[in-house]
Amino acid sequence: MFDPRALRADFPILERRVHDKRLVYLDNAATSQKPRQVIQALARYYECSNANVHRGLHTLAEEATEQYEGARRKAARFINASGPDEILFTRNTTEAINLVALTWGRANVRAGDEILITEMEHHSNLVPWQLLCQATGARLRYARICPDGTLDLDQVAALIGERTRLVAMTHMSNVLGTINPVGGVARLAHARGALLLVDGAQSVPHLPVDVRALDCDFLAFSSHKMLGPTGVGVLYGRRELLQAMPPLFGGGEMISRVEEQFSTWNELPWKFEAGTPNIADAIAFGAALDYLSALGMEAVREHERQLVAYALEALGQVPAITIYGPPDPAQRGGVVAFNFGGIHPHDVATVLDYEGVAVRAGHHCCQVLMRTLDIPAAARASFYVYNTEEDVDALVEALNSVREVFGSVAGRPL
Ligand code: 7TS
Repeated sequence: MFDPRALRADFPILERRVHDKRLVYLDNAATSQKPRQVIQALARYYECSNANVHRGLHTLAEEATEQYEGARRKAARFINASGPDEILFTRNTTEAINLVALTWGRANVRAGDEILITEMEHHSNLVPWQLLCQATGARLRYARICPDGTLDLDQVAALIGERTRLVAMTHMSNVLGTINPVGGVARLAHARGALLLVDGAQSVPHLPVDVRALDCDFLAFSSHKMLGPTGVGVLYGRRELLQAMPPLFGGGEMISRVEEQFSTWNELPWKFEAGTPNIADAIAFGAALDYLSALGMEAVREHERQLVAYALEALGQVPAITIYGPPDPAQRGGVVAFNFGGIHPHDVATVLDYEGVAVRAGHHCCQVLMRTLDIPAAARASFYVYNTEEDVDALVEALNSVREVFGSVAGRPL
């Protein structure tokens, strides 16, 4: 097990002060901080090997290509894909999901077909399916969540029917923290001839994820939430599916042969990577994968399970707090969304920021979930490898300042 206090030395930003307080960074579900190893990989690439990939015959071009394709191999190993050709680099999770909706979706979904998602989806795993359904006449259906914030699996099973083409589901909710049993859902979907797309934006950075063990058909995730740079995401797809899918963008790199009136496509994965890719950030993402692999994803998960258990206990003692999501830390990741004493979460977050504590507040791109929970917004603390129990204590302490600033709500003392 790694020592989160020792790790902090790798993250230069954690040394800075905010409003003259120690920075307590608890907004990791939005984006994680970057270790020196990743920042240096980015600088090293630009200082030593910068060139375009796949096309030059000179030394720099070969180095850049080798490093870029090396990052793809690391990503394949990280999720146990059967090969690097199943890894497409995109800009982020959102683009990866849209790619499936626009290529596989347009080719395979017809009027009367059904796409099943859940009430806890981030807009990036919801709006692309709305657009696909609007374009094709298919129907978008929702699996409900139970009062404890878990999925009703019996209802999921009942909703997957003859017309279901795809189940698209988050592996871990960015609001409730709920970890969904996607392996079980894959079995239910496949038994009815449907595919499963997993939104791994919150799971791949925080838990061991093995696409072959889960037997999912697509998995999307983002580098920036797992210590890597912004601007790089991954779409994993099963080889046969990717081979059958038409490309999304046309241009350089993605073709095999171009005639005047038609073209043929490059092999996987390049068929889906038109134009010059985000070479530098992909290479630095490879450094982030090395960093996480060295920690071990089992250990990352265990650290966050312990931290979220501590946070649920400590925050649970705060008067007038409402915490969302499953009470059992084994069922949830390192995300704790809450409301406090009827104070608007934006006001809570603003006062916390004065105490150096960075949290996110708002609807967290989950407006459908907010409606189900019957709240307009929530504040959210989210943890990562460098967070400690002291950070949780700082959050609880800073909530006391919120109480002092607001004193009472609707005439009732807080
Ligand atoms: N899916 C989930 C479950 C997410 O939490 C997010 C981002 C995305 C998809 C989209 O990822 P992107 O990299 O394409 O933007 N979630 C959040 C969040 O909770 N706060 O800021 C971004």
